[in-house]
Amino acid sequence: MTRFYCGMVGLLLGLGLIASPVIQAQDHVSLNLAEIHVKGYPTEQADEEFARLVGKYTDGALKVTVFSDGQIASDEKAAIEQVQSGALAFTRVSTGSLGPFSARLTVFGLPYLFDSKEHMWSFLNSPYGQKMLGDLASSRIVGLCWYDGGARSFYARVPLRTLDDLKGLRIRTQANPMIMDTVRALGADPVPVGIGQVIGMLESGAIDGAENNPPSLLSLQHYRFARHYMLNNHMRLPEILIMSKVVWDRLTPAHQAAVRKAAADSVAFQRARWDAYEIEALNAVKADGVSVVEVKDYRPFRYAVRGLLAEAATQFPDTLKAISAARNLRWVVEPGQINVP
Ligand code: BDP
Repeated sequence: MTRFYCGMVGLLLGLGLIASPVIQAQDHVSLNLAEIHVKGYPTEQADEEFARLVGKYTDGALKVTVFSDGQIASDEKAAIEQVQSGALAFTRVSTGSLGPFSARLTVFGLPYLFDSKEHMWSFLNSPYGQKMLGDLASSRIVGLCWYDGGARSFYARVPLRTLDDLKGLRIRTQANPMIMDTVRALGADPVPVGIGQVIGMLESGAIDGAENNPPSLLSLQHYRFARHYMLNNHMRLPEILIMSKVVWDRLTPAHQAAVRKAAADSVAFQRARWDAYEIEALNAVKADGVSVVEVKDYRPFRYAVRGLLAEAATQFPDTLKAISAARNLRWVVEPGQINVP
């Protein structure tokens, strides 16, 4: 009932029909979180941890329920739009899905932007990276925290061993101009469709392949039809937990702080689960007979995308400088504060 009420209020607010009633500290409110991954996937477990912490930090006043497996929206774009209107409180998505909502966030779709997991986290945890969580404000979205999305590589129905093998392949991508340019620069033909359609298109041969991290290759069942995985690690797309600004504005400052703290405190949990499952997933697809080729020399790949990086450096100079500066930094992050050693 409360959930229904909240959804209705969100909808009406989204339509600008009523003024915003503030949720009082003593109210009990149900808020939904949409996730495309199945129950038990590391990021879905982190959503659950976030939900648990919100309950704990608000003494049960805010109850977050996670709807996994695309139950609310099988497409991340649709979930994001519901967050914008206030019909949905939270969703966890890939930054790749946020291309149409923030130009600066498209930089994460650049190839070989980060040298390693450590480099990516040293940037995301830096003041610049934390500030980028606020990039969605003009789209009426509150960025709460970053999660790990690993490194993405190509997989296909046909053998993949070198850069040349990508030539002319129809590769599914997220609908994000930077990601499409990356795939094009690597020689393939990008086919932008929602994640829910990929399995059917792989099965029918409507696409030759896709690109993703080992956890998604396994969990989304793509490995059943794409039996060749080339670990060329072209992209590290962070994931992000976002909240509706419409719903946020209705919370008391104490509840807003509790939501932020719950998100920040769920990150270490997500990263630990992610690291373990990344290895497990790769071993599982290998054990199932998928051919996994590890690219040892990235130079041809980096060479192929050099123009794209040069162009981005003129388009987003400060962001690329900050990413480059994070290369050798080790940030020590405590909840609510960042210390530079
Ligand atoms: C997975 C992300 C998921 C994206 C998906 C995609 O976890 O959020 O929807 O990739 O490629 O790695 O669309």
